[in-house]
Order: sequence, then structure tokens, then C-alpha cells
Amino acid sequence: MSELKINPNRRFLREEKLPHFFCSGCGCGQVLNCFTQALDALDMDTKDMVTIGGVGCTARIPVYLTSDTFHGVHGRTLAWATGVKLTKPEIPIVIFAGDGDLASIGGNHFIHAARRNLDVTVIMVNNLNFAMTGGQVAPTTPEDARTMTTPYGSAEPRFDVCELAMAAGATHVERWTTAQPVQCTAAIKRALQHKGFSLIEIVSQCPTHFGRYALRTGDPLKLIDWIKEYTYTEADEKKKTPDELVGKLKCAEFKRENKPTYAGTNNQI
Ligand SMILES: Cc1ncc(C[n+]2csc(CCOP(=O)(O)OP(=O)(O)O)c2C)c(N)n1
Repeated sequence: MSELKINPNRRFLREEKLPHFFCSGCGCGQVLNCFTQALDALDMDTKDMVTIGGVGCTARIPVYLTSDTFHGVHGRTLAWATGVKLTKPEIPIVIFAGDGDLASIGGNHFIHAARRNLDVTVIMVNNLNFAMTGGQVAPTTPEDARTMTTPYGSAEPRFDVCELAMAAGATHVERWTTAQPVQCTAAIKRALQHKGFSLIEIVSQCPTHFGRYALRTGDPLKLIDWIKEYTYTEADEKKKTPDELVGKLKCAEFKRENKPTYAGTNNQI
């Protein structure tokens, strides 16, 4: 019998916190996996970094990492990150935030941290709803989608969080999905190497809430198929008409540029 192989990247995990609390089929585990693969590829160690989560399913990801970890209040990750960065500018900081955490309650911290080009990596898991509290509508919920609080479909226009970040001044912005793990890992690697504000948005499945309310299915594979339809790449763009892309999210490396950072390693303040 072949020997059971244990993923060597488990060395980054806080074993005493396992088993994890994510629902079965949730994308947060995939994001955690991509993150540990990026660390391994760059020869970085969780022990040399600070990871921060606010509140929510996504915000639980840092709890499973053997870094110095801060798990606190919904929407305030960037306020803490600013404090840590001002005190210890040389330490890499990685934030795991839900779309609600970053774009709703934490929206103000988000735009100003991007404007200042705070030297942090923000990994936003966009599951298109407030998952931990039961599937309420979020600023990222697609128009017309049913959620727990919009049983007749959301009447609100949706935020494109990558556009928002770029308009505010973020210097590295990418969007991918859990259906593209290779691209997610590569994007996280670029973010960890970037000096300045990086936003990596990962569109992800929430079978328990978004799936149940919006798509009437809790099957993660059907959700991933739906995410593939809801998003498109530069290659898809060439094959489709503009009408076919209306309401969909583009996946790409949108922006990467060098600018002075706020209290980063090329400290400008
Ligand atoms: C200050 C504050 N407001 C509201 C809440 C309630 N709350 C906890 S988790 C959550 C939603 C989380 O959604 P999101 O940030 O998108 O993360 P997800 O669970 O979807 O990963 C809310 C509203 C809270 N814990 N603290």
C-alpha cells in the first residue's frame, strides 16, 4: 500500500485549531491552500508575518495559521494593520477579509488605506453575501440575486471592489476565482512580493447561504460552474460580445505599479 502523503504545507497550520469550522464545500479552505502554496514557493514563513482577520467566515482563515494573528472586530482589519505597520514597517501583513468586512462596514478604512498605499496584502474572499450571519445581501451581491434579506431579488447595484480599489489608489489589484487555483496562488505570490497596497479578490462559493438563496442549490460543484459563468477572463473577452459580458466580473491582473508606500519598507512618512 502506498504511504499516505501529508501536504508539507501543513507546517504553516496551527494544528491544535483543526478541524476547521468551514462548511463543507466552502471556498475558504481553497484560499488557505493557495496562500500556503504561495508561502512555500517564495520560501516565506508564517512565523515572520502578521495575519489579520475581522469577523466572518473568511476572517477565520488566519486562526489556522502559525503567524502572529489578530482576529477581532468586523471591518477594522486595516485600522489594526496601519497600527502594526507604523510600529514594525518591516513585517509583512496579510489580511483575510470577507466582501462585507472590506466593502461594507470596513469600506472607509479600505479606501483610505488604498489611497495611502499602505504596504499590506489584502485577500478578499468574495462569496457575494454576508455568510457568517446567515446570507444577507452585501455590496457585492449581484443585482436581482435572492438573499436572506432580499427574497424578491436585490434591487441595489453591485460594487466592483477591484475598480473601487484602483480608483482609491491601490497599487496592485487582481481578481480571480476559486475555479482558478493556479492563478490565485500566482496572484498571492505577486502580492506578497509587492511593496504597497495589494488587493487580491477571490470570487468564491458559499454553498450554505448564497447557493441556497440565490441559486437554490447547496452543491459546491454547481456553484463553481455558476462562478465560471459569472466571471470572464481576457481570453473569454475576445470571444464574446459586449452584451454577453454585461453584469459579469472580469478576472485579471488589473494593475501593478511602484509608488511610495505609507510606513512601508521604503518608508515615506
Ligand atoms: C461591528 C460588527 N458588526 C456586525 C457584526 C455581525 N457580523 C458578524 S460576521 C458578519 C458578516 C460577515 O460577512 P463577510 O464580512 O462578507 O464575511 P463572510 O462571513 O461572508 O466570509 C456580520 C455582519 C459584528 N460581528 N461586528
